[in-house]
Amino acid sequence: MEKEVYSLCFMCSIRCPIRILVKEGLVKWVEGNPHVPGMEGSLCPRGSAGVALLYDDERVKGPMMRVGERGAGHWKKVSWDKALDYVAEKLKAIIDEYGGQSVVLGERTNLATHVSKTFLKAIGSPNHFTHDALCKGSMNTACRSMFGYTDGQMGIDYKNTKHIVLYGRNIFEAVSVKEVNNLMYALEHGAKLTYIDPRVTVTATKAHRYWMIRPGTDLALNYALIHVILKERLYDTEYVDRWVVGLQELQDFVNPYTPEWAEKETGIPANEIVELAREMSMDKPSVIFHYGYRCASHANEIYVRRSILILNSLMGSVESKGGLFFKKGPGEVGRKPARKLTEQKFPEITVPRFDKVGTPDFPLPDPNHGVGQMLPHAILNEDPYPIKALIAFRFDPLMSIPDTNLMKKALEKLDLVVAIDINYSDIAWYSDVILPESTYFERTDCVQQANGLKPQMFLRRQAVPPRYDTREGAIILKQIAERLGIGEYFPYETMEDLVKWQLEGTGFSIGSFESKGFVAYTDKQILWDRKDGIKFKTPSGKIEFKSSLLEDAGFESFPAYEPVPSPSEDQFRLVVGRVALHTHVSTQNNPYLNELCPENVLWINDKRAQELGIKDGDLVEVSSRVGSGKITVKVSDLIHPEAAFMLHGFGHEAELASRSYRKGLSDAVLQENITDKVGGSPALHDTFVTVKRPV
Ligand SMILES: Nc1nc2c(c(=O)[nH]1)N[C@H]1C(S)=C(S)[C@@H](COP(=O)(O)OP(=O)(O)OC[C@H]3O[C@@H](n4cnc5c(=O)[nH]c(N)nc54)[C@H](O)[C@@H]3O)O[C@H]1N2
Ligand SMILES: Nc1nc2c(c(=O)[nH]1)N[C@H]1C(S)=C(S)[C@@H](COP(=O)(O)OP(=O)(O)OC[C@H]3O[C@@H](n4cnc5c(=O)[nH]c(N)nc54)[C@H](O)[C@@H]3O)O[C@H]1N2
Ligand code: SF4
Ligand SMILES: [Mo]
Repeated sequence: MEKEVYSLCFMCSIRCPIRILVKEGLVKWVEGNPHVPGMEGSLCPRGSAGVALLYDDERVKGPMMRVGERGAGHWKKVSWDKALDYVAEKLKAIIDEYGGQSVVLGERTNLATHVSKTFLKAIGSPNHFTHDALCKGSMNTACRSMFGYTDGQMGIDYKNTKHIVLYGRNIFEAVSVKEVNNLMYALEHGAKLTYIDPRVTVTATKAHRYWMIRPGTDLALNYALIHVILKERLYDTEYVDRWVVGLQELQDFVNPYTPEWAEKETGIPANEIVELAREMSMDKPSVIFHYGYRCASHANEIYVRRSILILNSLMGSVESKGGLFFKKGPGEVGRKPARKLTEQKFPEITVPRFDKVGTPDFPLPDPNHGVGQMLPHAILNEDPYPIKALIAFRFDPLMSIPDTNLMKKALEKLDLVVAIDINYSDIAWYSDVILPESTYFERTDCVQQANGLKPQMFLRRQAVPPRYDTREGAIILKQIAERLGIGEYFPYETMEDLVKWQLEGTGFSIGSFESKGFVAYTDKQILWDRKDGIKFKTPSGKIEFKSSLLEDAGFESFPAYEPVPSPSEDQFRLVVGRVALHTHVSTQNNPYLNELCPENVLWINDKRAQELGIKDGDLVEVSSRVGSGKITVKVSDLIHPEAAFMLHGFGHEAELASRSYRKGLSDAVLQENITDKVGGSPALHDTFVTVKRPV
């Protein structure tokens, strides 16, 4: 028996559309969905290695309960009933004593996020958070401050661009298949690529212009670009006159920030900055200053991201072909999106969130996502109240929240830690109960509402039955909810029931996904009229350089530039990133990917290494104020002297994930837990480290 199943990859959360070939009950082949423009059969290496995840015998094979100390790694396999009863009883006791708010659920946003939000609403807890702040919270806030939309509601038209500027958006290694294919198409058709990074990445090698910027100084570069653009009137005057609020204030503000000033701060020659401003202006409005992907670098992150959005706005590239666009939903064509369980009525919740988002202490981050890195502070200080239980759903707070030692201390204070995971991740290892989810090959998932230039919906379909004793996340949460007496909020028995419920009123059925794996609400791309029809959602209905969101909350729209400190003689600024062969903290134990990239190394500049007496391949001790560890050094002239770079996601502590156990070093052990108090991101690149040969 042979069958083809259209589904969605989940080796990372991009969720590329895929086609799976199943023979005699086994997955034999996976490829990009050929019907989806931009995919056309292609997959990234992680997507191809998905099969090795499915057939990995080091996955969590059934519900596990801890015996012995937390983190000691002694487990017993139990039945689902036993594990779910235990979790529900514990939760019930905690809620009775401390209230629903003492339960926190953190997750990487996924298709079942509406289910976990429903779970928390039903127990009376405001404490759902996603990975979003840790990835790009300040970008989310920056975008709302300028356009009234979140960054998730914006897209980038790579395919039609004439010139794209990437600030450390290492797109050819931190991959999204469609984005890469569309950008390749544009480059093959004459588009220009400018790449800015303190490190020579694969993307740098493909660029027409590469600048090795001094780490942390992109804001200075942007202020100088804006300075030139305004001084030489290189902007789209018609667009700016129609759509922008605060041009004069911006002009006054950038006056002192000349290219010569920026050269001293960034190391980029002033004449080259002027040149880029002029080139971009020639190709406007089909240009992109990429607003980034991971936008969690510095304590002033929101202003860096705003400066990038200002550059796009000056070029008139917002809602333009080859520029940025707002994603259109089914409402644009008079249709309905997939339903979400969160549309139900819930008891009112009046307590603040654990992270204080939405209170005067922390007014601006998006309460739909919260600010995950506040979790250890909230637990340890019982501020604003005691937190007693954590459910980590497809998210690892030990490796994905900076300062692992702090997070470990916080976990010790909890009465219950539950991980819903597929692997022995570090958080699974430190939990009391592991509830194993079926992998993406083994489960049907909630509907993906994919808004864009054309609104569409995609579906992840079960291709093969679960190999082990695992269940779908949406079913696991429902089964805990039933035990807590809140089962009525989960009106389904199977995933098919839930999908059918979601599709009610959309005009589509499960069968509609059969032939291509997706459905489209319209064939035509929808771009609003740039002259008069752009529906900005700010109070002014325009692009707010001078932002009412910021100023009403007591923050400045244009705070003066603060020079970026250089590390002292024996220090480096720690910067981190991704590689094409791994996803964050998830894939290091994947048999194929582990073989190709088993551990991380620390890149440091050759001249600095010589001064410190360190040679390529040396094992060194790296220390920050909060942690330290050992790692092998890669000495290179391809990195700025102030930076030390390492891949994120290595240094796992779970012994049962034997291939990745203790391989390399985790960046989270070294990073301090610092937050952009305006935008909400952690400042992952504001930690200085010393690098020494161990004595
Ligand atoms: N120190 C540090 N922290 C960071 C970053 C960094 O560079 N450094 N980067 C930030 C960024 S950009 C992001 S997006 C976040 C990502 O943060 P995370 O979401 O924590 O990272 P992931 O590796 O995507 O996935 C976490 C967990 O999901 C599990 N998992 C994978 N597939 C499934 C599944 O199908 N079901 C279930 N239930 N679990 C699954 C994995 O085993 C893993 O334990 O981290 C942020 N935090
Ligand atoms: N293979 C793979 N692809 C992925 C992911 C994955 O885990 N693996 N994750 C996805 C997710 S959730 C995200 S958020 C994206 C992340 O996508 P990106 O943001 O493109 O990826 P990073 O690897 O975090 O890139 C960080 C780069 O910024 C550089 N950098 C450091 N400091 C500075 C600075 O001051 N200025 C400038 N201009 N650059 C600097 C670093 O040297 C590094 O090369 O990737 C997505 N795609
Ligand atoms: S980018 Fe790669 S790993 Fe991520 S969803 Fe697409 S194919 Fe899968
Ligand atoms: Mo991310």
